[in-house]
Amino acid sequence: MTNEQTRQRGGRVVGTLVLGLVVVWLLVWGLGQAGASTPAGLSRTQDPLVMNGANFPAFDGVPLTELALYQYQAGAWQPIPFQVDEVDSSGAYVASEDGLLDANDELVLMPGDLGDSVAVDNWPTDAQARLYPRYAITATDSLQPGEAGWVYLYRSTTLPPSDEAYIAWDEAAQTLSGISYTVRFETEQFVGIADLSLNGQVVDVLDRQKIRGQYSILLFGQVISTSTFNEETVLNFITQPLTITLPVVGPVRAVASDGEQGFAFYGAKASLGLSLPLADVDIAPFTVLHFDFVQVALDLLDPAGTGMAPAFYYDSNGANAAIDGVPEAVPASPPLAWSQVAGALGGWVNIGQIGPANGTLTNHYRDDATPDPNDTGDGRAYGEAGARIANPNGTVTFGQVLYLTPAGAGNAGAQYLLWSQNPLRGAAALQSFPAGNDTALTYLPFLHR
Ligand SMILES: [Ca+2]
Ligand SMILES: [Ca+2]
Ligand SMILES: [Ca+2]
Ligand SMILES: [Ca+2]
Repeated sequence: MTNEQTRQRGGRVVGTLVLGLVVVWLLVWGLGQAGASTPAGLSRTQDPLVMNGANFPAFDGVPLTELALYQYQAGAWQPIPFQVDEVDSSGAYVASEDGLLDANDELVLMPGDLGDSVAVDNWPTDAQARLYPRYAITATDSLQPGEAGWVYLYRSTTLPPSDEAYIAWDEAAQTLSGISYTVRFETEQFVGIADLSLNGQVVDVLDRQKIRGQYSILLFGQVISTSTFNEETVLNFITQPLTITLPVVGPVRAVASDGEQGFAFYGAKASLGLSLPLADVDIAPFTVLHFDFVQVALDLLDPAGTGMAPAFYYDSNGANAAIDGVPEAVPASPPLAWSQVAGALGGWVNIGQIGPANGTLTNHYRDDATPDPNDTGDGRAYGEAGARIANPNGTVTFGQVLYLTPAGAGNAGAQYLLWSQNPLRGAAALQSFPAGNDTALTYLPFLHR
């Protein structure tokens, strides 16, 4: 094999791996703002309540199309947005398993849709629902012990569903939207996130997602070539289409997982689990490709131009930096528990756990408006923040939670970290409509002619 062939083969390996890396980093940025209504029972609104089918044994084997989720508030029953995502025996989310509720399928709802607790004889005037038991679901937050909210899971094909949705995915435009956000993924010029707007604003606050990397090819242990790549040049090595597909998109979340790796997007939160093979690769006899470093970051547009000013970068190492293009020192270590961008239009908190696979993990931060002809995008860095792994050799693992934040959130990463570590809890109680206590029973047969 010639040196040129070796370089090309190395490039293809890098292209494939980087595409995997980027898809994950960009997918996790598919964020939405909370679309839930005013919280009825829990003050925390960005985290979903997720419960397994095992919580609802009386509905085991019931067609998912017969499940209805309602809340009671201000003296009336209302349908709320929810979804049941089917999980197969390997733990993967599947677009369609058997269409029936089983133990590992997942019921998902948002706490902003919780309502009041009702008496056991207070049911919707729906004859079919009253034929079956219902589950009273009590949602609680261990961080706010005094709070609780309720929803009720019914079996009925005649209870109308909610037509609200907190997530929308336009695959043709590669755009994910919530009630008040839009994120667009690039498919032509580079790999990654192109645009992000926040909280109902139209303006794009993001320059782009940036990738930097370097790899070397070693023959008999000696470096024979070293190459760099970024989110543009890596396209030379990628033959697959860049178009993203999201297999499961419901009104509450978009989700995918093969049981070990995956992501979930909610109205104002996204979570991610991923492993990426960045071990040295044998690409020819006695010839090894080694990653010197890989770095992924998000670079803002000038906050003074987008309306994000005043904008600040905070992190768990105590950084408190104005994102204004004037450089400041931000510690590259220890690795962060969280980082935050907070601006006049809103921002986000990034909670990451990265296993660098024998490499060295450091934090990347750059804020410098001086034009750099070697940079991509607008050639300047505004609050460019991310992570860098030097000399990985093994399977790099990424665990990440992202929360979109409202304008004026302040330095709030510690609170979001607590939320990410303490999911909402749900308890289900089986209830039946009291026999002989329902005038509806007398006309029930007529409804079923
Ligand atoms: Ca199922
Ligand atoms: Ca942009
Ligand atoms: Ca600055
Ligand atoms: Ca830039």
